[in-house]
Amino acid sequence: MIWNEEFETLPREALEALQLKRLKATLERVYATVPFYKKKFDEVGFHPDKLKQLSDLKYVPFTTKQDLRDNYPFGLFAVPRDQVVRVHASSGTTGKPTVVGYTKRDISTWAELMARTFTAAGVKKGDILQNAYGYGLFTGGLGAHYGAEMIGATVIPISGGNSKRQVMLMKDFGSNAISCTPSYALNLYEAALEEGINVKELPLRVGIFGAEPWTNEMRREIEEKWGIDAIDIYGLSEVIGPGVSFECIEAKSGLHINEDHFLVEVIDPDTGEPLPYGEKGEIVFTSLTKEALPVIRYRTRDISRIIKEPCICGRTFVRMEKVTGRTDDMLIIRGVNLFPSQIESILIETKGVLPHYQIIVDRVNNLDQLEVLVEVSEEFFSDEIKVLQNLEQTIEKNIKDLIGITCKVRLVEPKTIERSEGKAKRVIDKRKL
Ligand code: DLL
Repeated sequence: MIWNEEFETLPREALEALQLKRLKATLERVYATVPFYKKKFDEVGFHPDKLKQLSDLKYVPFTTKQDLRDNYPFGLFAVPRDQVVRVHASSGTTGKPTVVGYTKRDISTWAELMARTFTAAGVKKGDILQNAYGYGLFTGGLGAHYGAEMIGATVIPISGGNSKRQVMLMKDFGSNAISCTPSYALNLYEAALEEGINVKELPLRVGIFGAEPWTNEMRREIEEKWGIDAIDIYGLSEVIGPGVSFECIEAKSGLHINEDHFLVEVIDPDTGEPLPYGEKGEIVFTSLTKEALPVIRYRTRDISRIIKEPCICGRTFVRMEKVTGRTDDMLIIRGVNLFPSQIESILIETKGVLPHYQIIVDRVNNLDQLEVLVEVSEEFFSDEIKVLQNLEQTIEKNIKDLIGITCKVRLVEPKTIERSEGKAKRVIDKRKL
């Protein structure tokens, strides 16, 4: 199902013409209203008049999270403050959060984009959506909320946390869709088991999961455990929140980018040079319709690839491959590059362990040490030491063979790794502490 046939299936030529028109208008507006952008453009001698085709965007400087921090809190807003009807913020690991703002029109655009997202996941009027993304400064809760209301679903604004109550209400209300982070979906599954609920008997049909990286192996695990379809959705606060791109339930293969609102580029993260579609690199977005906080060539640090082959669902928007790593998530262990998702894939394929893990990096005597903590399943846990040691060694060997890194695997008791209500913390890098 498609929410907005007209735009979501626009022929490429018309779509690109619309993008060019909107891009020009956006560049003109930020140049005229945001001193930060005027200064940046002037510094490289770029004027919005120079933009003749979409590819001319490469002459425009990038924007980074640091730029938002430097202009904290409202310095990059392109409208007078009294037109901003909402702010959200993403908490950084250090210091001040990144603040983003929305006009009334931005809020309704966002709702439309989330209506497209839910519709693509098969959610429709009359469905009961348990919205377990966090409400508050995080964009997940309210972002999903407005979109689901727009399509006429019955929204349960439960937010994240309080898992036992959450599964009780899920059963009592008969929720048939849930939105939350994939790690929280696993957390809720455990809560349901503890409450003696047979999840396969629930009417739950589909999960709309995002806000953190998760592998296809993790998707299968969630789908099997819950007996549902698990759909990936992607977004980031600076660009709008959730609603930047979404999977369709027909293909579950790549996330359609709402290209009538966001222009996507892929760049080499080291040189900043644009890469052709199909190559893996850092994803960069330019907003085309946002009023309060337009972003120009915003560097996401997320790594992906653009798939331009048509999709079976009929949408003409290009897709981005599932994001399984960020440039700043990449660990360099004794010179070898490692993404936590690579470890996740191996763990989930291993019988006897649960999909709850943590990666601990340390430096001992100037040498990087990698330790992987993973929970062992109840059946294995009661087994003899030898069996557990073998399991540890098997995982160590698989990591060595597939990634080329020697590490220590430590099996821990079920439920000892901290559970998240939102984004899971997978890596503890003690080298940076
Ligand atoms: O996480 C927005 C969101 C809410 C997306 C709910 C989807 C669902 P931020 O808190 O600003 O915004 O974090 C954005 O999270 O740059 C990615 O690194 C990561 N991320 C978001 N969605 C996905 C996903 C929200 N589906 C950052 N897969 C992004 C992988 C994701 N990473």
